[in-house]
Amino acid sequence: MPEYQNLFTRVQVHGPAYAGVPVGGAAWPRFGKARFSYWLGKIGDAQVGPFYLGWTGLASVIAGIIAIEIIGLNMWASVNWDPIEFVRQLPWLALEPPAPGYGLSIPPLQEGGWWLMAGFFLTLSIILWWVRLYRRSRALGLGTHVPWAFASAIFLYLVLGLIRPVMMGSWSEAVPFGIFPHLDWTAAFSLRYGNLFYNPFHALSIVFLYGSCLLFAMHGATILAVGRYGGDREVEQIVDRGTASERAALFWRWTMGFNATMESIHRWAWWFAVLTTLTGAIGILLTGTVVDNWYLWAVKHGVAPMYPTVWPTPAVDPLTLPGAQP
Ligand code: 07D
Ligand code: 07D
Repeated sequence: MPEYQNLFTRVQVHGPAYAGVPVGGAAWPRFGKARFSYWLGKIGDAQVGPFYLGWTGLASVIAGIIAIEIIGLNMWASVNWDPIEFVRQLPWLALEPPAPGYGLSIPPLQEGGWWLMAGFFLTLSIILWWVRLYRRSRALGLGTHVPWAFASAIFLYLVLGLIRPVMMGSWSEAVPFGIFPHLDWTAAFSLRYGNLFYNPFHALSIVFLYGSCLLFAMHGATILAVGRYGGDREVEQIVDRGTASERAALFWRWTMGFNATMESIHRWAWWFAVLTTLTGAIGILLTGTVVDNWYLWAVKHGVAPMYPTVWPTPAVDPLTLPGAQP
């Protein structure tokens, strides 16, 4: 008999389409006829729809389209409206923030004004989407864990593009729109502030990012491994003895002496994910505002060694020279 392995095998069982529990107080009806997709059923629930958009959803989508439109048209203009070049060079095209000379003022459209406007609409769109998540959670009688986790990511986004630039007194500190340009910004940011690896909050953020991957792998693998005992259908599993859940717990207690519970594993996952962007945001917030050079900061606190004096006249840190602009 072949071994039952459910890494790729997906059993698709479905009843008639289900519109979901009735919800009072919704401004709009759910729209779209529920249908079934075999291919979506391969990765999730085969039922698609009905949808609920509502005012905040609609406003968010409109603001998002305006932002993408501004970014896309500026990028297209930058290749003289040539459609072929637009597609060919897309990953390298950018909509850059204003130059440092403009500080926090509103620059002409061609010199960063479009960037400011796109940022405004993107932020509006993201915040409206957050409100939608919050209100839909409440309408369904759920906790608000999903919107608060999203809020942590939004906090990092706001620190990168709004809060830190305002604290530094210049829009030029913010991230440009563009696929490779935003990577160039990331690399330049690290170099400008003396190597982000020495920023302990960047390190913490990496701990939680890698930790999230590890936890996700452990949890995903564990549940798939007990799928043959119905572990993915949790209800009675949690309280009964000899079940998939108990075997899953025993596996970890045997292999590492400790096991998470069906509840706690999801708290681990939530906190690791949320802390990735939260500690990251703190790290970015401190950079340039409190700490100007993370390498020198690490030397000062005995974390990194001084560069050894290998030449008769050691290289001078330009920042220590008279007239240096930190
Ligand atoms: C898989 C969920 C789906 C989401 C996707 C992203 C857009 C942008 C816009 C062309 C995991 C959709 C992308 C709507 C299109 C235009 C103008 C989420 C999944 C598929 N980054 N980043 C990417 C953003 C920052 C960094 C990819 C956004 C910081 C590095 C994508 C933001 C820094 C690398 C992208 C943001 C940074 C990337 C894939 C906002 C430090 C990569 C993202 C709003 C944190 C990777 C070419 C992904 C890559 C990559 C989007 C911010 C660093 C384009 C929207 C400023 C080092 N980033 N990023 O799968 O391949 O996320 O880049 O803050 O190596 Mg980035
Ligand atoms: C960006 C949150 C905002 C996103 C939102 C989503 C849409 C799209 C689309 C519907 C990602 C909005 C979505 C608009 C809708 C659709 C389809 C989350 C975001 C709201 N680093 N680094 C991190 C590593 C180096 C640098 C974090 C590793 C170098 C900078 C992470 C390495 C230099 C920043 C991390 C490494 C450098 C970071 C990001 C290794 C470059 C940040 C966490 C092994 C040369 C960011 C404190 C995250 C941060 C950040 C990992 C190296 C620069 C843990 C593993 C030394 C400037 N780095 N990094 O979740 O928080 O981002 O730093 O070398 O700003 Mg780093």
